[in-house]
Amino acid sequence: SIPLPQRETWQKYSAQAFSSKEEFEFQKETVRHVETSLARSLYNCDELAAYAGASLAIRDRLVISWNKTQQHQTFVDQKRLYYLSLEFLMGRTLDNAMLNTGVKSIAKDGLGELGFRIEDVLEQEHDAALGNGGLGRLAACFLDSLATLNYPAWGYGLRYRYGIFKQEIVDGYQVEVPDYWLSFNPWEFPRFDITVDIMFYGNGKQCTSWEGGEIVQAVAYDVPIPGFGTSVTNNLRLWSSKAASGEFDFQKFNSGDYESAVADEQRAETISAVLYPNDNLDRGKELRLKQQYFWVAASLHDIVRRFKKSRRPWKEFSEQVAIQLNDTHPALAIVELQRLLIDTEGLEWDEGWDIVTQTFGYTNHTVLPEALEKWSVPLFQNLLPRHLQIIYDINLFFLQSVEKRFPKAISIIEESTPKSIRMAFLAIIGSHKVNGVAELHSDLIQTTIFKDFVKIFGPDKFTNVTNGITPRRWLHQANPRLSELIASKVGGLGFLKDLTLLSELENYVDDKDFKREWMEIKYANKVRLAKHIKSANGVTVNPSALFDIQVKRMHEYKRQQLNIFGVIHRYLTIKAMTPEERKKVVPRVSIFGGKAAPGYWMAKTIIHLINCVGNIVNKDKDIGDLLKVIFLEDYNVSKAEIICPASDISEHISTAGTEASGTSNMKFVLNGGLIIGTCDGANEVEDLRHKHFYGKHELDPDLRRVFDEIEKGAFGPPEGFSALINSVTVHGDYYLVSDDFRSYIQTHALVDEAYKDQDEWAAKTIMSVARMGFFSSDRCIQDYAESIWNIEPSTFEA
Ligand code: HBZ
Repeated sequence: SIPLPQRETWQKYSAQAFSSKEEFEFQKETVRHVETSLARSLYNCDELAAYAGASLAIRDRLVISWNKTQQHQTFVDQKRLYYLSLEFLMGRTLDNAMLNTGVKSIAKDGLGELGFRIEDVLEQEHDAALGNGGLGRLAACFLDSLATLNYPAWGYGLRYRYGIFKQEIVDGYQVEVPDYWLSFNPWEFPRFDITVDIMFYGNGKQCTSWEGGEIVQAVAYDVPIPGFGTSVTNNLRLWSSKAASGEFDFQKFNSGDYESAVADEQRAETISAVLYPNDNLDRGKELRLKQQYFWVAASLHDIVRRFKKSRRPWKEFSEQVAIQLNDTHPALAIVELQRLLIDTEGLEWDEGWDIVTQTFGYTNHTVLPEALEKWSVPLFQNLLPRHLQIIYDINLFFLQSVEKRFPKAISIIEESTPKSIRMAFLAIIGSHKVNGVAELHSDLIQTTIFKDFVKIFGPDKFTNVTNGITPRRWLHQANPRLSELIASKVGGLGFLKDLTLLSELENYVDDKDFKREWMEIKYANKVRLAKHIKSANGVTVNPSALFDIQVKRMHEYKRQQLNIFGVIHRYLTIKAMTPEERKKVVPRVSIFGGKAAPGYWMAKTIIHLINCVGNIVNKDKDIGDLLKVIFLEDYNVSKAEIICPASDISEHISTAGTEASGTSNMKFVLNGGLIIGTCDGANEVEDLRHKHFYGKHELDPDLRRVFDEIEKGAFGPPEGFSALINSVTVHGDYYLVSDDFRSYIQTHALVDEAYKDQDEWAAKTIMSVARMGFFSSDRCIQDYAESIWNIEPSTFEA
């Protein structure tokens, strides 16, 4: 740092923290950036340039708080949390940054006077789509809450060059297009001086005489994470891979072998090139393991380096550092920390292992067997030989400690051919706490997949932390009018930091004016979505119709097929009605959205069926506005911000016991929508499946009628859908679509009836919002902080 005598000069010029809005000359800063950072002028400043200029202006302010926060946190040297997640589904940043720092209205007016509509400027930003679905978005909500609650915390992830693919619908089929999101990204700061060399393959002696391997360099890119209404701005560090310095082979290059010289570089860059687009499916690919180790090793190196600067003894490590594993994707961190402690730092095994187990917490997000990560031992041994030795030792000591009470079933090593490593077991054994993400889910993991570990470690090691969402993005940003209306009744915007204040709304369920405004806002949000549908799909939908929405990753367990079968049933029912009967029908728009993993053929078939049904129904003049079926292309975070405020009902209809928590359910309810969900009944599921195989399985006649219609070709060539129908009729109906079809249809009839009484409907939705307090990610983060991480908030003078 700068020597004492010169500091005064520094301090004289050092930028002031961003405390009051008045001092922020937004227009001046924006124009300056357009002219000097972008080398544009008023003659060629388009919306993209305005976005860039405004972002850089806001960013300048953010950076000051960010630097101060990091300085402060280093100075006070408290315990920090490190959240390791292979996915951070951040969406757009500018709007959120303006709202969190309290300058949105200044920016809106400022841009207006400069000749731009803020909505158009915000539309220029590309989503940061570094995640698949709920798991990645949860990590993003957590970062928002951690900063808002002033917790010293960093996120660590991978800086994918390509995020989740962009989905296009061509002739009703999903087509994947690469998402190159980095062409202009003002929100990241490359730290070319912060690099870590990561070693793969070789002879297994990484730290002593490691030979014959591959070295790849990790470069840090930092992203500021502003809290809402606080100066605290935390850091998200994403690692990018490049060839280690000196790797570029000038010998080859000079001798004309350009291709092979460049090939080494490309191989290194491949590690952080793409996000794997599977959700809830484990594929066991070597490159994925390379990504995991690359990211975990770089992050731990960074964390350990920071700890060592404080010159504390090792036994204080877990008093200074908490590391949370977002699913098993970072479970290698357990092995890597043990390796650093015993191989590099020279600690005894037991000393190291105590530190390791006191440091880590593991969050499970799924019970689906096909999603539980396993690595083939030969593949693992080849890539990470020393880590395999350590895993064998961890396993040996663990099995010895439980003696002969629990044989093979609990071994980290599965005796398959080839043998494989069960990452969830490693994560449990190497952590001090294991949590599920909803009450039901946490009970389920303790009584099924992890039950032996509950017996061994006792129930205290296992806990529940119910998921939550950030009300800043999912209410205040996505639905500003509703946020204002609520604020006017619950004593201002304080509810955005204490969501339990929503309970105050219970006093307004009978307030006529309030209800009218409430429903007007819902209508306006439906109009906004209807406009989007018109421009994206070319279909006109009536905003007064009941909007029924299911948006989430396409997966058989989430049962979009049940929904579309229900829609077909509705269509057939209306078609068979007399004009008199039709007058009583509640008009409905069924809206779907979500990506299928590129290799998930059945999920793609469901997308195709939805589009084919829409194609017939939407053109059917006889049906008119009574039913429309929409598939929204390329569902992502920024689209969710338009979609969630516009639902009357949304669908959360997974097979009982399969969806760990769900979080879009919370977004829809918080925005005044009702939800349809599956009843608990995970225990009955196995019995039902057994019956499908061994008993007689009568298909519901209404579902039969739906299948007949598809098979007759009513929605296009039926061959394309036969696998989907056969999965129910021939292959045992694993997801229990036929078992739930009847009650699903009946529930929708109840929804229609309820919707006819708009006054009562308004009361129901107000009551639901009033009871959403619990589902804030702030409450969730506070739970983690107190019961797992043992960290304290810390703030400073701005
Ligand atoms: O995590 C989801 C759960 O399905 C959902 O119920 C829960 O609310 C949410 C947050 O806890 N899980 C995922 O989104 N999982 C993935 O996206 C995933 C990605 C890569 C994998 C496995 C799962 O290898």
